[in-house]
Amino acid sequence: MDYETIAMSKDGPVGTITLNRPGALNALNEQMVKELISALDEFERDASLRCVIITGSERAFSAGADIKEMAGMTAVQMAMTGHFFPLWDRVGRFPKPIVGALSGFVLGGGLELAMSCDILVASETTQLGQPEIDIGVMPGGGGTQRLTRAVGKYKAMEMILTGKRIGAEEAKALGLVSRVVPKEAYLTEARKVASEVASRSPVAVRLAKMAVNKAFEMGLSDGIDFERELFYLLFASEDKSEGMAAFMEKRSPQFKGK
Ligand code: DAK
Repeated sequence: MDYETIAMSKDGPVGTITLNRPGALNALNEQMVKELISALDEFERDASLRCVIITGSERAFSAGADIKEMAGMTAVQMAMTGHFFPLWDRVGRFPKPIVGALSGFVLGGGLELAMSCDILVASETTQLGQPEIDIGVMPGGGGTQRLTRAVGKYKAMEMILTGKRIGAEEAKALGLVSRVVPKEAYLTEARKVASEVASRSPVAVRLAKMAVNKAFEMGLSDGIDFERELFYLLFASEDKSEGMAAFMEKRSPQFKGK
């Protein structure tokens, strides 16, 4: 499919979606959201694809939802605008792992999109924030919940109530990004991490991602029970036999996702 607001590429088992509205700092408008969901659908159907990278430009991952598009909307129009709601769910529940490659502005809905990814690699120039309060609203794409779970109540309150941005190193110290690298290296680093994940058993990766995400939804003992069931399930996979045989034969495993 031809896209206008995003670009899609594939390198072996790793697919990349690049947000591409440079004139609007990759603000998420209706077309971009629809194209992003459609690109994810394509990547989900592609059995040879094992890991996805979502990135933007060096200046901006995304400056959030398109304010110019939202400005004239009434409450009812906003509530009835179907395109926004599925996005974060689609990204958050995407079965294959998603690496967010962040640089520059990661704001509002852009940070909410990033927080729906699984591993976040950030350039040292990254600035993250929920500035919705500055335009008289509040986060609406999961920010109050996901940011609070990521950084705790007090930092989340400070960020959400003042709209102030934090830098990459502070985000890393808070556990809001996985790693920080020089700005020349963020995309290479994201590709490296994605390739590492893609070389592991796709079955184990998928179930491990499900189990980690359940930690946000379940209490500890239910979560541990859930983990244990998935763990037993992996003993029925060919990848488990291959992984353990390869270890004992001192060779690299060839995982098939079976
Ligand atoms: N929307 C539309 N255009 C944007 C934009 C945005 N969010 N951010 C930047 N732009 C545009 C600017 O208007 C400008 O366009 P021109 O005027 O040149 O045509 C161009 O990008 C470059 O921006 P600046 O000239 O402002 O560049 P600076 O370097 O001076 O400043 C900035 C960069 C990122 C600090 C600044 O642009 C800024 O503050 N942007 C707004 C950031 C923001 O407030 N983001 C939160 C938006 S609200 C929902 C779920 C979630 C949401 C909504 C609904 N539902 C489930 C229904 C999410 C809401 C949000 O994200």
